[in-house]
Amino acid sequence: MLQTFKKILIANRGEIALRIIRTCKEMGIQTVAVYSTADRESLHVRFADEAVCIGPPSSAESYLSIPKIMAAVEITNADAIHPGYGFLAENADFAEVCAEYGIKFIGPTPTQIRKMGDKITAKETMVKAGVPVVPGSDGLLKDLKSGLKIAKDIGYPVILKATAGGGGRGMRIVWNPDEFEDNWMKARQEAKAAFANDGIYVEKFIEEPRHIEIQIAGDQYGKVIHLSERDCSIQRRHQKLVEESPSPFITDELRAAMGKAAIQAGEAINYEGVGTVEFLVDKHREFYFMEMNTRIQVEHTVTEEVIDHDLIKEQIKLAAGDKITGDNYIPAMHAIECRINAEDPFNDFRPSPGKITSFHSSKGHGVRVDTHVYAGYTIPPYYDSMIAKLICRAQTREECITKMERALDEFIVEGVKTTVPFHQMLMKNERFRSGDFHTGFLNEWDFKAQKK
Ligand code: MV4
Repeated sequence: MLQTFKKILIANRGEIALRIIRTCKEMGIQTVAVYSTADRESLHVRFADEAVCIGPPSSAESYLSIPKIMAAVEITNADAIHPGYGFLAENADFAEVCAEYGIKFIGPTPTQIRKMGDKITAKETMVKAGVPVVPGSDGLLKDLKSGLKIAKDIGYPVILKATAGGGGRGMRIVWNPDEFEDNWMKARQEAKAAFANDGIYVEKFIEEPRHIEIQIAGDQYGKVIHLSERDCSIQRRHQKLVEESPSPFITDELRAAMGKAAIQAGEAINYEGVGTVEFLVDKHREFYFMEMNTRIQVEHTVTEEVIDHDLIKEQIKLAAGDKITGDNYIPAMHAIECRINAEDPFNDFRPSPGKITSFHSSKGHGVRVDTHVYAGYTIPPYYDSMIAKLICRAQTREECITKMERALDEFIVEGVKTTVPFHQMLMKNERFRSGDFHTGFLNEWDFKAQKK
């Protein structure tokens, strides 16, 4: 039997902290929760074997503080850290500090994180690995003149991106040459202010793309497999709201081609652990590497449901040196996830923190709810507003949507506003039901007009 870890410290909060604790329990691994003073009443604190308060509510002084987390590791004698998603999950310096202290960071190496964190380095690495990328500049733009020349050669519209950006931050679309200079200056200023790095590159702007990502897993001996795709095109201002697998847009042929490209991407950096390769897919089903996430993601649950494997368990086993013996995984079922956020969908998705006075989560066959909240819990205003993930699984997409409608109808949260009504309308929307949507869909659809 593989020797795993004795005690894992979870450097996170909310549903993902609880999600990791559950798997550790099943694996016989002790758990340490860390928490800010705003999270004293959180379930991750209650369900962990030990809990250490690491500071005040501000993330910078708690969940993002490397010294505080390393102090908690030291006093509890944990031998590994699971970073979850967000916070320190893609912080190469943190992974490096863990290595210096002899603590296993459950995730890729600092080098692997850095190679994907800088977007132009990532793109260059992908070109060398034979992964399709969006046509654009070879590396950073040197000056205005060469930028204009490249934009003219690839054809407008083009998009300017910050090499230190990602997840939609630091991008500007340019529709014609007259707008290029102004956008270039602004992109540089913004990137300098946001990331202390004003490196900009240019790409052809792909119109109405779908966001389809491939889950991969790599072991420490160079083997990389893919676990099929998730369609994450239903998003608003770069915040995903619904994810599903399989993608309604994909064909077996396209899955094979994208899966192969994602494996090539992982192999190119000797990727270890679970990760996600994001692609833009245009209306002709041409796909292009966008970025790689070197962490477990919120929507990993959708993949878990369709391939019937615990990805956190796989992640821990890979970190402990387990070998991958199986082959790629192809979905056997359909799964959809709706993110239930404490936000008012009728008021620009404004956060709605506060006390949950009544809470009933959906249940029944094929329904999964991952959440850290309960009746009487107060949602603090300091962190992200996701309070639950509602995941449904069925044999077909149609049955899955029907099940989701039923599950949404019995999801009751009182005391705060939630995204449940938004999801109820989406499940009835003809374009969603037919699978005819892309990343711009929520901008085009006036869902508020549907409100009774
Ligand atoms: C693009 C693009 C169109 N063309 N790149 C947004 C997130 C970041 N990872 C890159 N993004 C985009 N890059 C080119 N060349 C359109 C987007 C984009 C997008 C991508 C995925 C999901 C939602 C999106 C919403 C707006 C823009």
